[in-house]
Amino acid sequence: MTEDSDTDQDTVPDPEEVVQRHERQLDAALAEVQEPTPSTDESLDLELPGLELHRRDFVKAGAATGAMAGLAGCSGGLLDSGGSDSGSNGGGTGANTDYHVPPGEKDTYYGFWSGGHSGEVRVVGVPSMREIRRIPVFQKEGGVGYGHDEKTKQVLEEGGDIGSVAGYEWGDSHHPVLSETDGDYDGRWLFINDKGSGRVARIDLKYFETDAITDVPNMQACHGMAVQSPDTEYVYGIGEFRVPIPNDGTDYDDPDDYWSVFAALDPETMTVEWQVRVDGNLDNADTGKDGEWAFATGYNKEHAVDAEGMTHDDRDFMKAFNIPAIEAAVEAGNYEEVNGVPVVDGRQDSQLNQGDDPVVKYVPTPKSPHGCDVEPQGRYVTASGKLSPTVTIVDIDELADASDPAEAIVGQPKVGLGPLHTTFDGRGNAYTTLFIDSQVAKWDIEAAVDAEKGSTDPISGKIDVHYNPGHLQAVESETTDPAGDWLISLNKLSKDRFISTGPIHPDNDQLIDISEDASSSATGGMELVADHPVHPEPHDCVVAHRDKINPNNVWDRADYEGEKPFVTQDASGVERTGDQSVEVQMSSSRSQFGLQEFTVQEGDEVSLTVTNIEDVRDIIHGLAIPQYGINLAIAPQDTRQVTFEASEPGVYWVYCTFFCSALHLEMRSRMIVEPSDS
Ligand code: RUQ
Ligand code: CUA
Repeated sequence: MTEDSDTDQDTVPDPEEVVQRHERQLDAALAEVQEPTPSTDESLDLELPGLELHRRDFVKAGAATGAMAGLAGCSGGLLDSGGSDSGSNGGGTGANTDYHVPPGEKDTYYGFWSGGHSGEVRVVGVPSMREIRRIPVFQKEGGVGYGHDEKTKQVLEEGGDIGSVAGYEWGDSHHPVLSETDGDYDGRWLFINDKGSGRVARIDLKYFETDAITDVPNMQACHGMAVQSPDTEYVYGIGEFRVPIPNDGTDYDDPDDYWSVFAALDPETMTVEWQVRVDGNLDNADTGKDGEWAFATGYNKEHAVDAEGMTHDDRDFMKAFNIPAIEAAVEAGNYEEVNGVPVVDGRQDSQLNQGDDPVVKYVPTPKSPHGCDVEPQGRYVTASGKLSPTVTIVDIDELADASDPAEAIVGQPKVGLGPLHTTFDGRGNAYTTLFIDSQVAKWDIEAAVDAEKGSTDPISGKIDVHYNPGHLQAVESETTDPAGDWLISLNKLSKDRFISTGPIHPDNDQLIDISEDASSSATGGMELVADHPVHPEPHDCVVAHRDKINPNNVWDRADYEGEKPFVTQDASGVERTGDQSVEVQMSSSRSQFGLQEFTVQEGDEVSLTVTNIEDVRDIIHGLAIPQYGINLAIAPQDTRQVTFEASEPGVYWVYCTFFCSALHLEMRSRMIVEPSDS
């Protein structure tokens, strides 16, 4: 709340008057907006039946967003387009308090948030929105020792560095997707992309730990992510940036010949099974519910290398990947093997696209569509307009039969400015984020199919969000049977919503109650209930009922039997295995390591194995030898290993990093590195 706040609870101003004042301020702000030069205007027009939108509108709308945002700080709930019956809920103080999870009680849902360029995944309880854990994926992390022990180091290393000059040290995770069985989340895995490279990672939900990363060849940025419904037959990594193949500096300046590929990985082995090369690039993706189709939006059908060129034409495409046809092409050897991967040619003029059963169908959409979302019944796939104020609805069965894919476009509601992503409540409603309008629009899917293209009639309500939403996600939206009670709007800017922490502001994730449909209200029943600041930069989330996620509370030794020992207190000891190598094995438990001290020789390669012999949940031990860069986290019944060279003689205190007991500070061991000449 800014200082000149007029939303003091005791002196609620006359809403009419405030709205009028804002409109005057908004007009003043818009009066200063520069018109773009007319020469570029024409090519950027969108020609859609029933609607026209010019670049100028976006400039205006952008200014409006800024102006509105600036004003919102002193208006509180008044910009909330009637968010709640109580009149003012802008501060997240609406009538709905069901989101409050009292101390000692648990959330209904597990939310998995991507962490953007923090390269992690976050586990958030819904509806409390409490951040419960962070799972590092693409970068080392000290808190849970990720990338510090041999096993997780190997995960990061095997993640490779195709095309990396420096070796990847971070990632940019955007789209978390849960594995499915029978069209429902099965709690087995979570997959996540790295837009910072062509990597795809898998998190094992038995332990909430990243257990595999694959660096996908022929891809520089993996943006979209999807699993094939209904049974996770494939994990798809969707290539955004177009690059020359081979990317070795020869032939670098023929962008028409740059590559963008759609990659299918086996979820068990995480190996790339095949790729499809397409025209234009790819963006976001989703799949049909019957295992036959995958879809990806894309922009830059122009094959340009600058923004002006990428947004030149009025049309782009959503690509529909015909999975059985692609598999048949691979089976028949109709592919080129490139960097060890079968690549099927899915470009428009490919031989494989000429017959009755093309591998890729190109569905024309207004330019630069962004979000790609299949509704729960699996009947329609939507492409959210981004640069068009519409969402394009494609009938999947009709698409399968149509010789002209454009015929399968069965609806195109006009939802508002800057539609980015769409999610579903399972009651026939869709919700689309409007980046430029800073709103979420709720609309009726069947009504949109029945209505004229460009109609606003299917819109059942809009709610203001703060500000500039990217993704949104309704709980269980990707399943065939969403629960439909909560929606999260992941807003890129928080501006004035929180106390300032300097020039880098958090994003703002807002929780919206969508359990009621209320056609009489301006929001269609949506009610904003809470704001949550988040560290940069979650893009997306996926939310599953807690009954579907069942992690272990302690390790099951059988899961690493044969790979690593289980070291008991009695088995703790030091064994010389060569002139310059020793193995140190020890247990850990409250409040001691299995060895009070151990001695190695200068220059030894030390293999250290530590087991946490506790079988009580929540008792974790750490083992740190900071001077040697060692930092292990060992959960109950787990064993972790690390190897290092004892290069400098001296006494080094080995200490426990997790506050495990009253004698935690005393939980130490003494490592003595004897000089080699003694
Ligand atoms: S994208 S904000 Cu990386 Cu999911 Cu649309
Ligand atoms: Cu073990 Cu602290």
